[in-house]
Amino acid sequence: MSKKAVVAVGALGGTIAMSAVGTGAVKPELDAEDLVAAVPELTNIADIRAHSIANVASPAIVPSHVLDALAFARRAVDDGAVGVVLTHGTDTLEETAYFLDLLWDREEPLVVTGAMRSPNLPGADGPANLLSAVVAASSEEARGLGVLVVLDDTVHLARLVSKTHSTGVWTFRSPGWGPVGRIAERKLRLMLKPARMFDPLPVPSADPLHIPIVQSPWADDGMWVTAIASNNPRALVIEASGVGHLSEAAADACEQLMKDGLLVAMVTRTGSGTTLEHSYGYPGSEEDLIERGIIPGGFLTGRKLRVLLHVLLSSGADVDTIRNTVAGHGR
Ligand code: DAS
Repeated sequence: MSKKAVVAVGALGGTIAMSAVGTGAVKPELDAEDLVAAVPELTNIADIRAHSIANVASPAIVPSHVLDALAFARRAVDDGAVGVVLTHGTDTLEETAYFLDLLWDREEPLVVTGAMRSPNLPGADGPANLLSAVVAASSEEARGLGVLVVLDDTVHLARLVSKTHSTGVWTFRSPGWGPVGRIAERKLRLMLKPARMFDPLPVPSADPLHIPIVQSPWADDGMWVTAIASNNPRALVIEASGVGHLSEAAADACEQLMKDGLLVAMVTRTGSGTTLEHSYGYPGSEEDLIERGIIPGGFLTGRKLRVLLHVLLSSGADVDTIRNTVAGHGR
């Protein structure tokens, strides 16, 4: 009898692990063993090693959970796993997956999955998502692609994926790009590969950093900029309109913050596409903002840029390194 490859499954919590208690509302209850036991077919794919890292909902996830997950995944690979699956709440799954993607230093696939419907609901998607994630994690073709997000039989790069709908099981999409593969008949059908991979960044400390994300509103008076400064942020991420535009009042207020030493970066608030650099030249345009010192995030979303700044700042990167790294990752 041929020995099956080992895939490690680390559970962090989320709807995939929730059960109804009291009123019928769900909360995290099931551990990694429970999740794996609910999908007997997994044993046809791989020899599964299940481990509970945490059991929390998305809003409770902090950097130490991500570093614990990284340590678990590295250990699993060192012990011979061909790939690793992490289960996670879907609400902040994209940030955790991207955080890990910035640090993952192995060829073995690291796949993050979750569920939109809890196990007690008809049509619960957790078991199918776990199965597909294990298929991807055990696939030779997924090696070297960094961190992948697999739900709804669809395979996304962690660096491109976003949760785009509050309830749909198809919520994970890569706006402006699309998925790189699909799972069908228990196989990974990989269609696309990233043109560029990045060197892993230094592992940061587990300390949380205060980095607000603010979306610039219509008729922006810029008052929020000064309000934010009073809480001593380590950096500020602005979701600016269009290709990176602010009102002149907001631009002036940001310039003052940068003179006071705050790092300010921006992305487009449209949800996909890139910031530009030299297309518009009025006060508050992307050219003006960059000239004043704001770092453009390119194709990164605000959530992704915040994670990248977190990793860079908490490992002590200087402003030039941050500017260059954001330029590379956002291009
Ligand atoms: N929205 C839930 C989920 O899909 C809750 C969470 O993210 O923890 O997992």
